[in-house]
Formats: sequence, C-alpha cells, structure tokens
Amino acid sequence: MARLISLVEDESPLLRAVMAALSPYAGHARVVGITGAPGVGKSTTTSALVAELRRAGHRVGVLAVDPSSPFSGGALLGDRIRMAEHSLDPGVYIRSMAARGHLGGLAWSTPQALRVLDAAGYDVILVETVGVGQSEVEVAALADSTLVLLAPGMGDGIQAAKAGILEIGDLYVVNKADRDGAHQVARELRTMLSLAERRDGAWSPPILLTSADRGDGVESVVESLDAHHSWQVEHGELGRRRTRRAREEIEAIAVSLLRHRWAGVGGHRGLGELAEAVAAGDLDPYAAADRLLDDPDA
Ligand SMILES: Nc1nc2c(ncn2[C@@H]2O[C@H](COP(=O)(O)OP(=O)(O)O)[C@@H](O)[C@H]2O)c(=O)[nH]1
Ligand SMILES: [Mg+2]
Repeated sequence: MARLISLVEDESPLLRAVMAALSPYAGHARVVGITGAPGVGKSTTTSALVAELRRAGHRVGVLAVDPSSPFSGGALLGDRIRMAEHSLDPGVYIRSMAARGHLGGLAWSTPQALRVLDAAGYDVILVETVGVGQSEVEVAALADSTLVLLAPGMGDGIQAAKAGILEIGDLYVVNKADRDGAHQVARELRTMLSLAERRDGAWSPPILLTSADRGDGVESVVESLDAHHSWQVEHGELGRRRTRRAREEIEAIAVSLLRHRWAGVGGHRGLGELAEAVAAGDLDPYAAADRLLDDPDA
C-alpha cells in the first residue's frame, strides 16, 4: 500500500493499470474529511477517532494530506507522534501524502490514494488536511462527511468565515473544551451558521465540543458522523457526493493528461516561427495558439 500511494505521489504512469485493477474492489469506504486551522487539534482528534472507530469494529485508514510538503515536515512529524499509539494495530493504516504543487494536484491525487485504502478494505478513511487554504478546504469537501474543527483562543471565527469553511462543514467540533472560551466559540459559530442560507430539508450541521487529548466527547462525534451517513443514504446525498468526487477526479486526470501531452509544446518546431510572428506584430497570440493546437505535431 505504501508503494501504491508513492506511485500516486510520483504521478507514475503505472497508475493507469493500478487504478484499473483496484476499481472493482473500491467504493465501500466511508470517507471523513477533517479540516481546521493548524493547532486546533486535528491530529489529536483523528487519533481519538481512530480509537473510537476501532472499538466499533471498523478498519480505519488515515490519510494526512499535505499540500505544501516542503514547508511543513514539522507538522507531519508531530502528527506521527500523535498517531503512534495506533502504529502496531493491523486494523489501522496511517499514511501522510505530499501532493505536488501542480494545478489540481490534490483533486487528482487524493481520490486515487483513497481508492488504494478503500480497495485494501479500510471501511472508514479519515482525511486530515494540513492548513485551511482553499485547496485544503476543497480536499475536505471531497469527503462523504466533512468535519470542521475549531478551538478557542485562535481567532477562529474570522478564519472560518475567510476560508469558506462555514459552507462545507457537515459537523462542527469545537475542540479544547477544557479551555476558556470554547462555549463562546460554539455560540459564535451557531450564530454564523444560523445566518447561512440552507436549502429546505438540508442537513443541519451539529456543533459538538470535545477535549480530544482526553478523548472527551469523541464518542458523540462518531455518533454524529454515523447519523450524517444514515441521513445521506436516506436522501440520496451520498451517491451525489461520490459522483461529484469522481467528476472532479476525472477532470483532474484529463487536465493532467493534456498537460503531459503538451509538455513537449515548448519544443514544438512551429512555435519558434509563431513566436517571431507574434513578437513582430504580424500575428496575434490567440491566432498563434490556435495554429499550435490545430497542428500539435508540426
Ligand atoms: N488543552 C487541549 N489541548 C489539546 C487538545 N487537543 C489537542 N491539543 C493540543 O493542541 C496541540 C495541537 O494539536 P494537533 O492535533 O497537532 O493539531 P493540528 O495541527 O490541528 O493537527 C497539541 O499540543 C495537542 O496536544 C484538547 O482537547 N485540549
Ligand atoms: Mg496535524
């Protein structure tokens, strides 16, 4: 599995065969995305959720997605320490994955890594994203259920609104409930969520409090995730989300294939001539691009 996920990280040409072989075995796992600002307790919560889900008999996969890998080795190291209690449990698989900086990298790589874990029989997969940039929010939103984590004393209210996480949460967890201000964060969040527009009959996201480092409240988080899952199955929402995830994956693969096909465009023989014509003002750049695309092998 580690090797297969490395193939995803490396964008290996072997993936085509790997995904074809794995697809018949995938499609069973429940995917839970976990997002929130650095330091709110995502890894601690993930680890506590793993323990709780194991007690409920699940095989659990954890995928820590790091979109900015060169800069956050420290964060992942810390995560490894927090997950260490599960490292000897064969029913748990934990992997961090770096995504290359290229366009659509996360939309491209996350579903493929999920497919590896899914096909291997991990029936619940937790995806922890590092940071709350737009791409991390998008990755979390690729999940069946998205858990947004906040904590007191971090100016989260403003951060939450900024990163658009008020739109994506299926479940909000205010962690570090042992600290002052947790109830205040929950209150502010409740107000903000009540102002957000929701369709009639839409899922109404619960707000829970936890102290993840002691495991307090984590059982309720699992119960809420189960409730959301049942609701999605009942309302056909699970199928819709998975179709959306597949759609983004297909698009990302198609774009990546196009990019590869055109990687040699810089060496295109006609490009030099077209460039001279554009520079001299004899041809406009759109017309030049059209010519390049019309005759890619010239
Ligand atoms: N007081 C308190 N500290 C916590 C709690 N959960 C996590 N922490 C601490 O918060 C820090 C960041 O946790 P971590 O899980 O690495 O956050 P992440 O960056 O979101 O993954 C660590 O020092 C944790 O021990 C909690 O419930 N209460
Ligand atoms: Mg972490």
